[in-house]
Amino acid sequence: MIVDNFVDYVKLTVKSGKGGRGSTHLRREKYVPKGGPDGGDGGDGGGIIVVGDSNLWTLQSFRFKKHFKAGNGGDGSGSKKSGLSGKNILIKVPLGTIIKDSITEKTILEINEDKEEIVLLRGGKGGLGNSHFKSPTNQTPRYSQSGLPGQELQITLELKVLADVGLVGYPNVGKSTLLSVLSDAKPKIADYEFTTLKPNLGIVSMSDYRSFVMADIPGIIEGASEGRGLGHYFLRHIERNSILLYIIPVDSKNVKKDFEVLKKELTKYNPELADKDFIIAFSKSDLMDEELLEEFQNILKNEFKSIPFTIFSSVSSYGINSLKEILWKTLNQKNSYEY
Ligand SMILES: Nc1nc2c(ncn2[C@@H]2O[C@H](COP(=O)(O)OP(=O)(O)OP(=O)(O)O)[C@@H](O)[C@H]2O)c(=O)[nH]1
Ligand SMILES: [Mg+2]
Repeated sequence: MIVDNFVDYVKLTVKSGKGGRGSTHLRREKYVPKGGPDGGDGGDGGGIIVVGDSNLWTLQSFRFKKHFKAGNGGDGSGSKKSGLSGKNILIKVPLGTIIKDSITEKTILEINEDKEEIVLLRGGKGGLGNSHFKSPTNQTPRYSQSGLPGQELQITLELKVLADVGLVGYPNVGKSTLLSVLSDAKPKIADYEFTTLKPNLGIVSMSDYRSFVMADIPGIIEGASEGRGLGHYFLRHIERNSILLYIIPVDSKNVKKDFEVLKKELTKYNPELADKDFIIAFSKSDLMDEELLEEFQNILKNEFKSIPFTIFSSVSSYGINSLKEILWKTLNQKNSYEY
């Protein structure tokens, strides 16, 4: 499956319905001379409810629809008849959506489960009809409450990509190329930095119906956690990936330093990122001949003693299958810890 036009950020205006007015009504029937008050209550306004939907992968549905308004409550009427409740509005969002108040930028809620429902705004309460206000001193009250107003809120929806494997690396190291080779996704690939401006998701299919989701994000550079480059904005996309795949090209001047800088940026952004299981994959192995590659491997064995690494080329396909198998194994080891 390909997730095109990845929309990960959208601003909406939501408004709950106002409560219906309570009725001021006096009972009038043929043989009942002093019927008394029988005004019914106003109905409650409709609320705005957010629902998790595991079939959604993006916030695309909000591209053209940005205003949501729930129904108003109906007014009460005679014979103690209550007004109808206003219609609730259900806003369906993909799992991993965070909703913030656009003005204060505070997080209001987060949806992570399928069918999870959270009330974002309650509708205004309906007003009480005059039948509630009858007292020994006032048998025919001629007042009732008006309904309470609905509330309006400007919200920002943010989607964190929920992928199994998150690609982490400097710009131009071949992250998007790898995703295009492993999945049906068609991310933009070019020989310059920051080709990728938005995250791409792809499903990596393996034999025996095995599959996992991989996320390609814009390149990370030193200082990303402080806002340099694009990394800062996108680091949040890998916060929830189960494992990380660091990509370092074989022609890097200093593989150890590259790895340490990447790891440092992630840790500074969110220390939990550094605790995730990870693998280092050295890309573009086709740039080296066999002899050089062997030498390089020996250096790596020294430099990354206890760290799992592998070498691959998206161009020659060298190491691609074993990379998939290693990722699969690491993902499943991880799951067996959790469950
Ligand atoms: N020789 C060789 N070149 C590769 C390989 N994989 C990618 N490239 C080239 O490296 C350049 C960058 O590739 P991308 O996949 O766009 O790199 P990226 O890491 O996604 O870059 P950003 O999106 O800018 O972070 C392109 O010119 C690719 O053709 C490979 O396995 N071997
Ligand atoms: Mg890219």
